[in-house]
Amino acid sequence: MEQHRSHNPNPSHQNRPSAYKREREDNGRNHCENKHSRPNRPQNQSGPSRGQNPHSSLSLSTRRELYERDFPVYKQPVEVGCFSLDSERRFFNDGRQMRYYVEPDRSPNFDLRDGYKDRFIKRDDSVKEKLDHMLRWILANRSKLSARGTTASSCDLDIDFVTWRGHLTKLLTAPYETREGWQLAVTRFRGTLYISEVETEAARRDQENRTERHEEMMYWGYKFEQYTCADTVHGRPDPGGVLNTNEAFCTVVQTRLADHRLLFSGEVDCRDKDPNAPAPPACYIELKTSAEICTPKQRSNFHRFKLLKWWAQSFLPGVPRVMAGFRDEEGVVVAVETFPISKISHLIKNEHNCWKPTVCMNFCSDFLSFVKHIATEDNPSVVYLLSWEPRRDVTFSVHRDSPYCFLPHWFVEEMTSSQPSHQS
Ligand code: 0WD
Ligand code: CA
Repeated sequence: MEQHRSHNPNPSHQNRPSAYKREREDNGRNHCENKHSRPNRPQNQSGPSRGQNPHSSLSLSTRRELYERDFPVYKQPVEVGCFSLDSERRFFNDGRQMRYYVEPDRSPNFDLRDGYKDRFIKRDDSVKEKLDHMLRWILANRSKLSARGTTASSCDLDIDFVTWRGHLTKLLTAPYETREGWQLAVTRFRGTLYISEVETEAARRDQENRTERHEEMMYWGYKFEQYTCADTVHGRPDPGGVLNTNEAFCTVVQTRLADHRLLFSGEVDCRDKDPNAPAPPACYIELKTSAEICTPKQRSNFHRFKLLKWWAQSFLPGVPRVMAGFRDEEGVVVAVETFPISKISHLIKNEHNCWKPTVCMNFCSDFLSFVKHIATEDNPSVVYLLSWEPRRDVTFSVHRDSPYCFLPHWFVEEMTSSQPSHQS
């Protein structure tokens, strides 16, 4: 997939504006705990500040102008494994939950409200799983990841960052996000940086105050999957069955963004059932529902906001297409349309002042550099909490043995006590 390769003739690290502002660290080793770096610094301020906290001057801007440079290197993502979560949310180190896409009619009239009241088992989203499923996958597949041969590595897994794809999507879209902030907890452990989201207060409130209509609309996306996916390669969709959102199939991909080696996992809706389809992730299909587009204003909003999220989410793991079901106000799918990810940036070209893929990727790359720079202590019980609100800079605080700790003991112990089988 050509779009994943950088065609930048100049190394992206040269001549770039310094998006993060590092000032003098006279007491560089003294990580003050729970001291927040100061938000809202004027963008053009420079030179050392006189704050008490040596890190009080460290922050990262999300301003778009700072990231409008050449597209960074983004290596074609390679699937290194997959896992499944069953109807009771149990982990399996295999693809048993994979589903197969079945092309609907052009105007399918799927009723997305069907089954909401009587055939819906909803995952308990008060259970915060953090990175646990990915960590289980890592333990089961450690020999695939560990530093090859005898070359000494400061990093056991040969990977700089482990996270969910969804967390990276939030980073890619941050320069354009005006509504929702985020908090990401980061822990450095055996040379690898683990990134796990922390629910913000605002997100928790929004979740508690969801209307019944909103709750039901969240079901519509899953229902569309049930109308278009079969459990077996020659099977048919079963829209009369029970819909259980505990079930998931996740791909695990490895790639590199600039000089950051990434391992992340993302939930995949289904694959092309053609036996001649390309290997994963190129055979995967992302399913989406969206309100039907009736006016130029709606079309413009769709391009500016929705296509940004769709592009970012699928570009990251190398999923080449999104199949969209456009639904009316009553939740009936009136049209379906395929959006090849490689064509999305052309589709939006006519929008004035629209989002740019290069800004998304450069911000993400600089964010990861920022994290490498600040999260220096290799310790599973230390969390660097990076916080961001729209129109602010990214700031951070440091927490030791706190409720933010997210690497479970079973992971830390297994990684510390044993070596992967192929190593001596
Ligand atoms: O517990 C948590 N805080 C999280 C758990 C946060 C983020 C992810 N997860 C886990 C779950 O195990 C889930 O199976 O990640 C998986 C999905 O991760 P992802 O692919 O990195 O997430 P994202 O790209 O945001 O979402 C992909 C799909 C969504 O599809 P749409 O088309 O709506 O974008 O995963 C589903 C949803 O169907 N999804 C989730 N499923 C379970 N738990 C979650 C979630 N928190 N968020 C999205
Ligand atoms: Ca989806």
